[in-house]
Amino acid sequence: MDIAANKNSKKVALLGSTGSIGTQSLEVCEKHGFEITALAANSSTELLEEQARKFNPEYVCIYREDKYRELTDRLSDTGIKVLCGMEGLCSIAAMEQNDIVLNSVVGMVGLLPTLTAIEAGKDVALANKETLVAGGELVMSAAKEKGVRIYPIDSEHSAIFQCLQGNKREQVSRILLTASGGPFFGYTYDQLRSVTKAQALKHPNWEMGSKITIDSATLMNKGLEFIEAKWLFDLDPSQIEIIVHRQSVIHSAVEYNDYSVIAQLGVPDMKIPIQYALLYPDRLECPTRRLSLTDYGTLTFAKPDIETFRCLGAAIEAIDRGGAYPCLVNSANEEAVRAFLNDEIEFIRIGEIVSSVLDNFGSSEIKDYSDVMKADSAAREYVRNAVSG
Ligand code: MN3
Repeated sequence: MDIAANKNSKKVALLGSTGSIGTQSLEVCEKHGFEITALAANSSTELLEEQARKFNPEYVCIYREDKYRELTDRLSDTGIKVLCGMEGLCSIAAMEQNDIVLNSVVGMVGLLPTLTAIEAGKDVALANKETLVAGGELVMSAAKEKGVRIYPIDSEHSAIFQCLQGNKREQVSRILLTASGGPFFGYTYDQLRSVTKAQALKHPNWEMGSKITIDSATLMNKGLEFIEAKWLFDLDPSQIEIIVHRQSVIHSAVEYNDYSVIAQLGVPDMKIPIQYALLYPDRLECPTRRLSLTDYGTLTFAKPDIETFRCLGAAIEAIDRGGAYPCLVNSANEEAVRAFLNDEIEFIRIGEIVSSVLDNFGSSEIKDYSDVMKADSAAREYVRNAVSG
């Protein structure tokens, strides 16, 4: 380990350690000699055990309580303490010894641990989208009050964050949020009808978990990122333009008042934004490849088709309306994607269901966490009825 890496060493609690972001985060932590205070996973006991033996955290947590016994048995010869459930996630998020909490949990489950980390005054490296989509106002105001920094891990938000460095925030005119367009770019609404699960699970540029891969195919992912960008960077929705950029080389850009546009580029590898969030503001060698622009030759740009990809239109409409709408469309989407992955509905139904939420729910406010939970369960119940009905 070199001296520069040591200087940057941080104590990291990693929530969602067995997922795609989690395993890549561990690679980055290993490269830079970071200490892991705790690891948490949903249900993958075998990989969690392997990670625990390698990184030797003080705590591990398994979210699924029915897996607690198995994990305890697996780690019985170590001194590692085993926790479970939401309570376990939250106690890990709040631990005194953490310098930073990296939250890469999938889904709404991620919101409360983020709020708990902020409450405990811990900086958060955020990969969990639902945290800001469902609880944007709560999370950002709590972070401000506690003086906690939120470092985005998503490649687009990391790009925007990087493009903001050294410039005046109040002189930003717009954000250009790039989108790969997913596997069904250019499809008509009719063509989307015959899309299969296998096709939807195959993303052209990024290796990701199944939930986010489906979200990328419906473009809901970009809708969620649009909402996150609004909260992270304190923007009006009218200041965010989505641009389909098939090669995923430009990860997003910021336009300033003088119409200079500053972009961040790199190979499509999450380890770059993960490392920037953990090492900020330092830039050390990353375990990835160098970008060779001449290998690409051409970079292309197009407008997104929000009529065909209804989820995207619904997410933008939801944040325009505000209140509980972003939370409602997000939870509806989670439930619809689950139904799609369970072969209960066709791909095209995801967009129909998510956009129908806007017509079937009145406006309501989000004042605290319980309001988020209420909207969440209402939206899920709505989708379950739509799926079975
Ligand atoms: Mn992204």
